Amino acid sequence: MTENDKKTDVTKANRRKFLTSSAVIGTSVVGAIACKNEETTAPPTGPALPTAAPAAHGAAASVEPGKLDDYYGFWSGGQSGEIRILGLPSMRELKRIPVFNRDAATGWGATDHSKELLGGRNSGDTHHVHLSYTDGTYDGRYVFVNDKASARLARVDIETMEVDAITSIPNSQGTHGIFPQRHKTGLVFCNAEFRTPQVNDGRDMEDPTKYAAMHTAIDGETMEVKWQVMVEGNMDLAATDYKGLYSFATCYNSEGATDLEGMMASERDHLYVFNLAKIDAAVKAGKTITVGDSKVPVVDARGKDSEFVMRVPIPKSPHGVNVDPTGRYAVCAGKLSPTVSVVDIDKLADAFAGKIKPRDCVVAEPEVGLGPLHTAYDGRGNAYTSIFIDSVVTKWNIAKAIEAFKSPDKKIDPILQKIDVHYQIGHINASMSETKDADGKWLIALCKFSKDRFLNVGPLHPENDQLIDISGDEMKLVHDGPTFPEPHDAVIVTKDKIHPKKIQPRTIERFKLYDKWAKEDGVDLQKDNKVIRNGKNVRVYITSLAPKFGTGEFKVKAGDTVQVIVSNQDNVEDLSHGFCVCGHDVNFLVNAQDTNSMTFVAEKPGVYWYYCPWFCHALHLEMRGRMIVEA
Ligand code: RUQ
Ligand code: CUA
Repeated sequence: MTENDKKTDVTKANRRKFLTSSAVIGTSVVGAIACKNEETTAPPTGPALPTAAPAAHGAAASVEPGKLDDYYGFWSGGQSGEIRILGLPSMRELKRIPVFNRDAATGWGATDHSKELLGGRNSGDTHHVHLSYTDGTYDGRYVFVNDKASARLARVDIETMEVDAITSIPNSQGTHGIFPQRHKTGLVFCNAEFRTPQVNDGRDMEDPTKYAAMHTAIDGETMEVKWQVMVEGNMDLAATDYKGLYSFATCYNSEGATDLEGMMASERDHLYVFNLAKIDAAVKAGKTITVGDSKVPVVDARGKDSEFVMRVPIPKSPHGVNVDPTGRYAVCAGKLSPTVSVVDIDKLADAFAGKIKPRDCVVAEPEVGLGPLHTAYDGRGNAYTSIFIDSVVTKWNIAKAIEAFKSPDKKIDPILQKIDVHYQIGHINASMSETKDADGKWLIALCKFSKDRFLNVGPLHPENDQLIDISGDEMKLVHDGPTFPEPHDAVIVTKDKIHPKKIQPRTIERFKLYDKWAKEDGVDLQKDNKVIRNGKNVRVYITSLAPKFGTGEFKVKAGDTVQVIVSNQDNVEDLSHGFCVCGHDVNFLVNAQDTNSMTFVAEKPGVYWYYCPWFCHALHLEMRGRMIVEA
């Protein structure tokens, strides 16, 4: 061993110690090695490294090679338009699910099926991912995600981890906060952040007082838009209670302004509370209007509080609204006020009935720091609020905050701890925090800036998703996770809730397409390799079985529109093939037992090799054939 090798070895050993739990360090052998290494390694020169503490509850943030994580993390991908799946606590990225984006690896956005779902768009902006619920906890069926850019809601089927539906939301721009009902897979609520003329066809453009925004309910089972409620203000984040009585939307622009100064003018904006039973009754009774070309029933609830909508005053330009795991409190983060406002959901009925004022539903308003945005929970009565301007997470106790609000003279301090995060945190979430099963193990801080935390990679830096251990009395930062821009939000789900299939089920909706074509052409998808011509449209059916395609060549004519339909006969876990045609922008994935297809024009005569782009076999490179385009 050279001196250098030894150094690397020692560093490695130290790193291990650094990442291993105190419980393991405590055992004699590892402990001895660690101690020895401590003596022989000189501390690094330069600025002191930020240290990460081992987890207090004895489960380390590192997961050994070959070991599985305890949690699935579902991350939105922001302007990348995708969803990402991470394992926690390791923070290993396991998968990316293309949603609103064009993804070259899988062909998403270019395959026939995905193109149809996306309706010709190639981009989107995913902010909020939430899973479907039953009885207040995740039921392992669907993931929902918004597209802020084009007002859409997409659904991912957890069995296949593939988008199975996309719904366009009428009369909406900037669809931002979304939240599903929690008592069952019922409605998913979607907030329009941007007020627009209703109808937006050229009328009322210069008169923003006429602009309005829609709170939209989409059926989580059918993905149909059920109804909309039109309000005068904008709507930012969304939440639901646990009983199916209410949905919520924060409003930061009650002023109805179109510029920054105007939007910040009022000291208080509000939380919209939507009374679902009343809205449902109005829709059933036909006491609705329609707006523009849309047939969706709209309840017009602009202006004043009514049986449909109530406005709970909240200081100042509130952003996040998060309901605690008991279902009792909705916590609204002030953003431009250093406070969070705790709304007692049990009081809302009295406020709707006019027995108390809407503001009387606020039962606590602790000062948590400058720029509070979102709140997560540990299931032990504590809340964790992300504080953007201060770059901290503030841990506070809900009961103490209520006590302090009730009896200001007692000088009760509900703030338990603040921890620095790096830097400018946006969303925050904790393991199972958005369910009644919040388990108080891990907290994730989605920091918008990483600054000096990682190697310089040019003008665009990664973001920094930091993992914080909240299992003990004190929060401890245990991991820095660089992410490609720009995840907004994440939910952390225990692994026993998520059961994807390992082989493609051929019964899902998408297969109706392929079965229809196959029937028309008298083809058995899983057996036949056939070219079916219909004028200038040619369908090419191809099978794949490692390491061969079912056919080594097919012929078409220059100018033909070619649809290649590939069915993978392999029935082995993870034995994916793909289909790529040189020079034609055709490249897509076909998983084990899957079928997938893409359509293109074969413009020029010549020989074009097609090949399998997924490394599937020792003879993967030989897995290819010729498309012969005749003049
Ligand atoms: S937002 S940083 Cu799009 Cu969820 Cu709060
Ligand atoms: Cu099939 Cu590579």
